[in-house]
Formats: sequence, C-alpha cells, structure tokens
Amino acid sequence: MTHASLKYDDTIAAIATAYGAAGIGIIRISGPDAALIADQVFFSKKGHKLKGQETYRVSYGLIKDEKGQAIDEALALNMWAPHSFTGEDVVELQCHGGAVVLKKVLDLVLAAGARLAEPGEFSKRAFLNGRLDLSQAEAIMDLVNAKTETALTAAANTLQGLLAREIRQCRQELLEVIAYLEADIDFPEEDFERLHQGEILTRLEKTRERIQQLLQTFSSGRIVREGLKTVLIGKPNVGKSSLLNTILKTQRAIVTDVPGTTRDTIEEYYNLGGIPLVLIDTAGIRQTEDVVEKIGVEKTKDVIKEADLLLYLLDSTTGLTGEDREYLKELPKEKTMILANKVDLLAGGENAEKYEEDLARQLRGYRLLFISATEQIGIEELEKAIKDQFFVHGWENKDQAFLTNIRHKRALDQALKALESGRQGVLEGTPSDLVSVDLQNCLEYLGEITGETLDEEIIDQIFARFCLGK
Ligand SMILES: Nc1nc2c(ncn2[C@@H]2O[C@H](COP(=O)(O)OP(=O)(O)OP(=O)(O)O)[C@@H](O)[C@H]2O)c(=O)[nH]1
Ligand SMILES: [Mg+2]
Repeated sequence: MTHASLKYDDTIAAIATAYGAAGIGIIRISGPDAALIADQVFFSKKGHKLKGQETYRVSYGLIKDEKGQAIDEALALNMWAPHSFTGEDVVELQCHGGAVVLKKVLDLVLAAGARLAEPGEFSKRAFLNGRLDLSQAEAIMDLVNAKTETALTAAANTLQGLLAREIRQCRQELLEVIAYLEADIDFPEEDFERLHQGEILTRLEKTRERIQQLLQTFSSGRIVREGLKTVLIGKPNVGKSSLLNTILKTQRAIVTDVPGTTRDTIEEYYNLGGIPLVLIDTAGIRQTEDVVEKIGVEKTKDVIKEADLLLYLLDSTTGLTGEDREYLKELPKEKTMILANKVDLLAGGENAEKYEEDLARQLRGYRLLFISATEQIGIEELEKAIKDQFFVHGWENKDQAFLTNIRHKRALDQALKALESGRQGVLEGTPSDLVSVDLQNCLEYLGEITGETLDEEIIDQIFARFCLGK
C-alpha cells in the first residue's frame, strides 16, 4: 500500500504549544488553504499577503478580528508544500503565549475556514504524504513524552529513521530472495542464474540475526521508555516510605512510626543517571481487617505482578522473621532484591559483622544490601546495583536503533516467526512457492513497523493516541 497519493482537501489548525502562560504560543495551520486562511487573520506591517510569498519567510504583523480590532502582535512563518512538516502548505502564527490569546486566534482561524485538527493529525498527514514513516511518527510522541535524556536519545534515534533504515535493509534482503524464488516458480525450465540453497540460507540467516538483535534491545528499550517499575515492599514500619523519600530527596510520602501509615500506592519518577525509575511505594503485604488497608494490600499484589524490580525491605533490628519468609516465598526470586534497613540501629563491631553474615546465609540466592533509609547508608550502592542489573551498555551509542515500542516489538516477533518457518522450509526442501509465502508474510510484518503494510484503521488508532497539535 502506498499513501503518497493521498491528498487532503481540507485545511486543519490547532494550538501547537503547551497550554498555559508562556513567552510565545504557536497556531499551526496546514492544508491547501493555509495561506488564504492565514491572510484573513494576519496582517503584515509591510502590507504583503502570505499567499505568494517565497517559502520559509517570516512576516511580522498583527492578528485582527472580524471587526479589524487588533488581538495580538505575531510572526507568521510560511512553509509551502512539499517542504514542510506535513508535506502540505503550512503557516505557523507565533503569537504571545497566553491561553486566552491563543484560543481567540485559533477561533479566528477556524472562522476563516480551517477545521480543528484531531489529535495527531499533523503527524498523520506527514506520514501519509511520505514525510515520515510510521516508526518516526510514533517517535515524535515518545520524544514529547520523554522523561529522561536516555529516553530522549532513543526516541530521537528512531525519529532520525535508524529503526526504519534497519527494517528497510531487512526487507530489501528478503525481497531479493523472494524474487529468486518466484523466478524459480514462474520459469522452472529456464536457464538463469539461480541462488543455491546455501546462499538462500545464508541470506535468511543474516536477516534473522538482524531481527534478533533488534528484539534484544527491547527489554532495555521499554525500560528507557516507560521506566523501570520498581516496587518497595515489606512488612509495616520497615521503612519503605522513608526509602522512597530518601531516593527522591523530598518528603513525598508520609512517614510515621505507626504501622500501616501508607495505605495507597504512591508512584513517582526518579532519574537514575539518565534512566527513569518508576518508584512505587506500597501499603506492604500483610493480613488486615481494615477495609481501606485491605484494598491497598490487594493493589500491592497487582503492582508486584507488573514490577520489573522488587525491593523487599527488612528491619535489621528484628532480622528475617517468619512472616518475611512467608512473603518472600510468594515473590519471584529473580526480580527481588533484599534491603536490610535501619542498619544504623545495629550496634557496630564484631556482632554486626556476624549478623550480616548470618543474614546473607539465610538469604542465599538473593541480592542483599544493608542500608539505612533515614541515615542515608548504602543508598549509592543500591543505585549502582540497580544500574548494573538492568542496563546493558550501549545507550551511549548514538547510532544504535532501539526497539522501544510494543507495537514494533509484536510485529518483529511475528516477522521472526514467519522467517523461521521459511528458513525451516528451505532446509527441508519444501517447494519454493510455500517458502515464498512465509517470506512474504515476514515482509508484511516488517512493513507494519514502518507503516508500509498497515490497515488504515490501525493507522488511525495510532495517530489518535497523539496529543492535540502534534
Ligand atoms: N533508625 C532508623 N529509623 C528508620 C529507618 N528507616 C525508617 N525508619 C523509621 O521507621 C518508621 C517507619 O518508617 P516508614 O518509612 O513509615 O515505614 P513504612 O515501611 O513505609 O511503613 P508503612 O507505610 O506503615 O507500611 C519511622 O519512624 C521511620 O523514621 C532507618 O534507616 N533507621
Ligand atoms: Mg509507608
């Protein structure tokens, strides 16, 4: 499916900047009548019209309402098709940033014949006009929502087309193999240069490796995009909320010496050296009769299921209790790290050493750290341990394509399956036409990532998740 031929005959407009008081705010107008519409609300000081201007010109003037009353001073930036973000004629009116002013200017633009853009509609037009592939359009959304620099780099890489380039190369490789197979099917008698089975396998192997490599970047990619879900759990009063506050360096959660202080889960972002942590403080796991607390405890169980990392806190002064053992049994070992908190309360010296050794022995197989949430002992070590466990190196690599989007991951999984089936077919001497079907399926799935082979309906859904003005 090719979208390049699709043309819209209506002109859309929206406020493209964030809501609220700011230095400037931008109204973006895109479509065939962008210039005509802008010319009805924007009047340049020099008296020229935007229609007929050279592309990429900035004009200075006034925005006026129907009665000729000046609303705002503004700059008008015109970018004519096809050299604009959407690939259509675009005028951006840079006004003063107040919400009321922008709303008024937008109303005037709409009254002059533009239609209010749907969320993501500018990006969608850019995609349909071939200015962006789908993975790049989705990266815009990630870029806007990026919570850390690393997330920003990953999104920017996709936006630059690194993922699309990788996918295109895989598709190219497959297309060549398919072309040979098809020729073999259509002209079995004819004498032309055929690809040996070995050569076909080598090529498929190469594509498979590429796809697998991309898939491997996903788990880290998802973490970079959505954050590492880190859940603080443990019995009441062990210091979960205190640890949350210490890591965040604010008094985010209420801390008291009353057990059961935290009743609802609290979620906060924390930037761990460029990597987003979603820190979740919980009501802890315990038997309780209190209704509110009960709901909190139930919620904790749900959160545990979705967590990437569980930080299980113990109170060092009581050590590992029978209750702790019961709870730990319920938790998946591989994603649990145990923090023996309140070490500041332990008497120092030999006893403490022996205590630590004992505990380590009892918790063999777990990652164990000794900390004090309130006295800030062992916090740096904790952060380092998290980084070491979860983050592969290579984030620094600016040219690396990263898979950060679940839709891309699913398509790639399917592509790999189809490719595997085709490769198996070649190995077993399956007829070329059947192998070709598998490879074409693979091609199709790869194309879903960049949007070359995707239903219009799905495309609509993807763009609908964008915010207004994008
Ligand atoms: N000495 C010392 N006291 C601590 C430490 N961490 C927490 N506390 C104290 O332990 C008490 C309980 O702390 P919280 O952070 O509220 O414990 P919690 O696990 O969130 O408790 P619930 O929300 O009730 O489940 C408070 O009085 C804290 O000041 C620590 O490292 N050392
Ligand atoms: Mg608490």
